[in-house]
Amino acid sequence: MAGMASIRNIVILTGAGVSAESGIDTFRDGGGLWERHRVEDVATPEAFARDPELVLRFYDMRREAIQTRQPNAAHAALARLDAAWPGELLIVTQNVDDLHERAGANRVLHMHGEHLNAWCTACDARSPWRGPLIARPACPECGERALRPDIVWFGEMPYRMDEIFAALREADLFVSIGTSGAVYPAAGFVRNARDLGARTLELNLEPSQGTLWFDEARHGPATELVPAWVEEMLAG
Ligand code: BV8
Repeated sequence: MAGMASIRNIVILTGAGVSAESGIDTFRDGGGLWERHRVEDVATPEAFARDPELVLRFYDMRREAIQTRQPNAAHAALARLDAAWPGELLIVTQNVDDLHERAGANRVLHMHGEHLNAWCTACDARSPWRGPLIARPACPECGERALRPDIVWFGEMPYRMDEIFAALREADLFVSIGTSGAVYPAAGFVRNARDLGARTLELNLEPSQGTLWFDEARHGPATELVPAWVEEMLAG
């Protein structure tokens, strides 16, 4: 990608595709999560109010599954970039697994929450949580049996949007990795970045819904594309 030498501040958006090769189901690929569960049945506040046990089991299963998976070469490459990059760098992830952190990345922002936290609807505290929630355990802070997954459901406001837009305003380069571009506001970040003067790059198995908004798009598995791109950036 020409002009990489003038890049100082980078925003990276990742989605389920960056964890696919670690064996974590994506949402919209064949056999993905939404083929087996209707979104409105398991990933909305209304679903949780209507059938809390169904929703809690859905997230208990996924919270347990991610703890049996390992980061892949794409997570490792992004962690290398995070450690070595002298300018600003922010990994905004839509993923709710902890594979970026376990690969060693530090500058990570989970805009859609995290499997390994529980959120108390009584006292609003968020507590690290690795076990199931189906038995409605007590909140570690207030003791109320009012914990829910710390996940941003459809219709809920994603986390830390002000920080994300502050980073996009400073970005010279916006890179989208492993996301279908199906869900907003994340899917619109490429257009925000362009309007704010950043160069834009898509690294994805196949063209995303927003692929035409990117200056450049490379298609293939993340474990091949991401290490190659990181080496390019660190060599630059
Ligand atoms: C909000 C947590 C407002 C849940 C998630 C009509 C038009 C536009 C918008 C809307 C609309 N109606 C409703 C909306 C808003 C809605 C939305 O965008 N809906 C879409 C479906 C139309 N958005 C929201 O509700 C958001 N909130 O808008 O709030 C508001 C305003 C004011 C006040 C209050 C509220 C909240 C959205 C967050 C929902 N939660 N996740 C959970 O995890 O269970 S979304 C979920 O899907 C993921 O988190 C992710 O963010 C999103 C997209 O998934 P991807 O990560 O992209 O995964 P996907 O499977 O789709 O794609 C995988 C990609 O990887 C593919 O492209 C594939 O090719 C690629 N890939 C696969 N393997 C590999 C690979 N790439 C590389 N290598 C590989 N090996």
